[in-house]
Amino acid sequence: MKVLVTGGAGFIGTNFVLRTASTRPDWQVTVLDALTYAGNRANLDGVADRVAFVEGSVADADLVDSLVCDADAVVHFAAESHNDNSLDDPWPFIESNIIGTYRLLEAVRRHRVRMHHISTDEVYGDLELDDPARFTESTPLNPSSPYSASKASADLLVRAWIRSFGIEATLSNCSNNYGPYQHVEKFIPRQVTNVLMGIKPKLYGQGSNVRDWIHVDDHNDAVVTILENGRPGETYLIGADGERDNRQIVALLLELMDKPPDWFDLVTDRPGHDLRYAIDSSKLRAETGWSPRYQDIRAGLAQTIDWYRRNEGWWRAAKERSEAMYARLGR
Ligand code: NAD
Ligand code: TDX
Repeated sequence: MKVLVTGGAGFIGTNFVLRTASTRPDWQVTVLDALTYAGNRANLDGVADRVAFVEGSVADADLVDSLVCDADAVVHFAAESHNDNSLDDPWPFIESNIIGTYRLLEAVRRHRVRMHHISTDEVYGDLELDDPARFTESTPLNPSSPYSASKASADLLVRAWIRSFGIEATLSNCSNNYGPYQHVEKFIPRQVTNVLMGIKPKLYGQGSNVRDWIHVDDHNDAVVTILENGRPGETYLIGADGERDNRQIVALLLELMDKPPDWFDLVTDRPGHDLRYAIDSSKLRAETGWSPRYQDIRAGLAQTIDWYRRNEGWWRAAKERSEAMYARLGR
């Protein structure tokens, strides 16, 4: 199978390409990635002999058409992905996430190619901290930030192209991922690299916001499962029952990194900060038999810390740029 992976030089896409190189050795993979600040071609050096790489944007209609024309399936990860950046400058989110998805959909429609669209639980907005409810596939879309609104827009385009044009597509909405190769602007890598540099972790507000954590390999195994066994036209929520508030995550990191439990700063909150995300992934589990392998977040975080400890050369330059951005935003 010839698979076009968009965004394959970013966090989740890199892990997807590296993992499927061994779990699906018969796939011929081409990565399309714009190499924004979040993309790193060197991530794929270990599979460079087997994976073709094209530098370019999913918003480039001619380029997208020529690549989709030659593929059997598209797995669409490419996006601007950071909420804080979307509050600072929304335009790249509109261009990459909405227009880019539109370009892919038109190419997929023309060439009748299978597509899997990667999305986020953030499209559903947020839940109250004390609400027993979790998101399901029928929760109404109610995004809060320019990032989540751009992802919800893309999801709606995919659904419309399925219904109106009969394209063979599936969608998945996953909760917060952690693991190797995640950009240091994101919560867990920011705190891990802070501690490695002797800087205190930074918790927004009171640190009481809840996220539903999943290891990136579990997310990617679910994506492969949906690509191969999902019902065309369907949406699947992906989650690993990993709800923790941000204070709990920082407490675990501090313990694993031999720092005192109160060694963190509370900083200015994110505007419009979603309170809580929580995923009910029973549809995916019942239909496909998928279940997460990383049941123990402590072990997953220890592995992730170890990766950042061993790969300072990978994150050092990005860390300086990212902290300059946070200093400007006062967070
Ligand atoms: P990331 O920011 O680490 O990587 C994004 C990649 O896309 C980068 O390599 C970047 O260069 C590339 N890219 C950006 N704009 C592009 C464009 N116009 N054309 C081609 N390539 C472009 O993001 P990530 O965390 O790996 O997220 C990947 C996908 O998963 C996104 O669609 C995101 O919405 C979704 N998602 C992420 C999470 C999470 O916790 N990180 C959770 C659920 C869903
Ligand atoms: O320094 C920080 N301190 C802090 O308390 C940072 C960077 C974040 N936070 C908080 C904000 C959130 O409550 O931690 C939580 C996680 O923050 P992010 O890593 O920025 O993730 P989030 O905004 O939840 O979005 C993530 O999950 C859904 C990904 O970035 C998205 O791409 C994905 O769609």
